[in-house]
Amino acid sequence: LKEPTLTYHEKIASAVQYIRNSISSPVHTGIILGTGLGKLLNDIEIIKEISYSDIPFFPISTVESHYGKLILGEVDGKTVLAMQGRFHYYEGYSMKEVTFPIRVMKMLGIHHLIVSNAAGGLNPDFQIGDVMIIEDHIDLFPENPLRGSNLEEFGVRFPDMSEPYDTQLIKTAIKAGRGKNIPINTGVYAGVQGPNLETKAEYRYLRTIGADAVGMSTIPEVIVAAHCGMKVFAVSAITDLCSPANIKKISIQEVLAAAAIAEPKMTAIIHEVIKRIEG
Ligand code: 6GU
Repeated sequence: LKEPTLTYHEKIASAVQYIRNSISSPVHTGIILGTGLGKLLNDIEIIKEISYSDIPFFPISTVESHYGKLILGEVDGKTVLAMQGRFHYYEGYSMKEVTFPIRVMKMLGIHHLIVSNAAGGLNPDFQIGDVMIIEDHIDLFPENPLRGSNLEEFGVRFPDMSEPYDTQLIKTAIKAGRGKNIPINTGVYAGVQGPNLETKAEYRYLRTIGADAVGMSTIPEVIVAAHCGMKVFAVSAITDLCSPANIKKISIQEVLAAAAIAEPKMTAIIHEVIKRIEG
């Protein structure tokens, strides 16, 4: 017997149905717990955990299993749905897989998305362990997640991209940083496919075209979130310095140490942003 093949939209709907059946409270905020935000979990009162592998059509994490789950919980009086473990394009996932969870969130009624990542600092004023609020981005990925027939249920064919990062949430975060004496940078994030880091010439190029930081994630998810009208707040942990004057070889140990420096700053800022989100 031949299985009927489901459309992408039907697969999303099927995942949504499964998640709806296992959660009761309405959720308004989604969080992608990237580098620098792992410890936010300590502050979330967990209501329910759902393994990616239990959700129909949800992509499966290639990394350790505890990094492949959705966490429904309460933080700062808000119900949030956090992704522990995200899908990177460089791991081999298609753009449709990388952004599948964002559409699932949208169909669950989530209208705010918080994202974190690790990024290399191109702005010469940045220090290792700094936090950069993403004000804008430059998409250098080789494929767009919206390529192919447009999913009209989610948004228009040619979505506006003049303000993918919510200015109100950015203002809230900057103010929170000032109030808490946390130094906050703002800047432009350039997204590349990776997995290799950049050559010196590429760092010069990225700086020249206007990037303050470079990383291998976030932009696909943000484009899909913007397409369906979600409000996005995104932050980078600056894990290494790659301004043309500053460049040296990077070890994963140094990257993790830098992320640990950024983590408490990032967590404090995110708490203020969550408090600010209505609903
Ligand atoms: Cl793409 N480049 C550098 N230099 N550092 C990074 C990165 C990229 N992604 C995370 N950290």
